[in-house]
Amino acid sequence: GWEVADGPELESEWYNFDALNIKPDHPAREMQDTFYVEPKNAHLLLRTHTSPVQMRAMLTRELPLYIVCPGQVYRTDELDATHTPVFHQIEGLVVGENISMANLQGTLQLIVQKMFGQDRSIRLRPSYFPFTEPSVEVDVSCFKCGGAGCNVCKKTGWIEIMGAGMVHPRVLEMSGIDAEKYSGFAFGLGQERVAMLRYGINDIRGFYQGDIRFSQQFK
Ligand code: 2NM
Repeated sequence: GWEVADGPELESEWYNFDALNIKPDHPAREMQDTFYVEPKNAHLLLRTHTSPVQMRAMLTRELPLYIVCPGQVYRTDELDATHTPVFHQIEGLVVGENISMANLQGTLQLIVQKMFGQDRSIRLRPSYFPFTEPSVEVDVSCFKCGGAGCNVCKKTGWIEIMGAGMVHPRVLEMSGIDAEKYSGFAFGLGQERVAMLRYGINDIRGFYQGDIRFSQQFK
């Protein structure tokens, strides 16, 4: 019952930051972190995450909402083995009546099993995002050692793969949804990061260099 939603990569500052409860002084908004597009007074930028797509969906679609938003995003990161200024996310969003943290946990468990195998389990750790409350980091039990501890999981048995949480009531209200009646959960992951973990790729630049041998090794 999930739908795929997409939206513009050239986005307004309001959808990318304000509507998501990211305050004017938040460091992610700085020129050093975000590509702004001139003229300055147009308040346009290259989206730094796919969350503005979800904001647009909350503003325009009927509830209940079950969507995933895959897409390209932009940050002014220096190129290295794990960072590129252009990369991809997938975010998910559910909004409806009686949507709980238990629904989030069950959904995450299923996603992780589909991505990393039936035997995988998840662990949620408390975290912080401006757009969710409570917020969590999601770990998957190590697919190499099964949790015993190895080089992939740095001897912890767990690998961090995504962030998630219950949509902040302020974010619901800003999209015109009654936060007394409705609740929701959201999650987000980096596509390259997950692919790198799953296939043992050690340099993100391989995705963008266009060497056909990079793709052919997965035939
Ligand atoms: C994440 C982690 C936690 C998220 C929240 C929303 C929205 F629009 F509903 F508020 N979209 N995505 C979200 C929440 C994304 O990525 C690490």
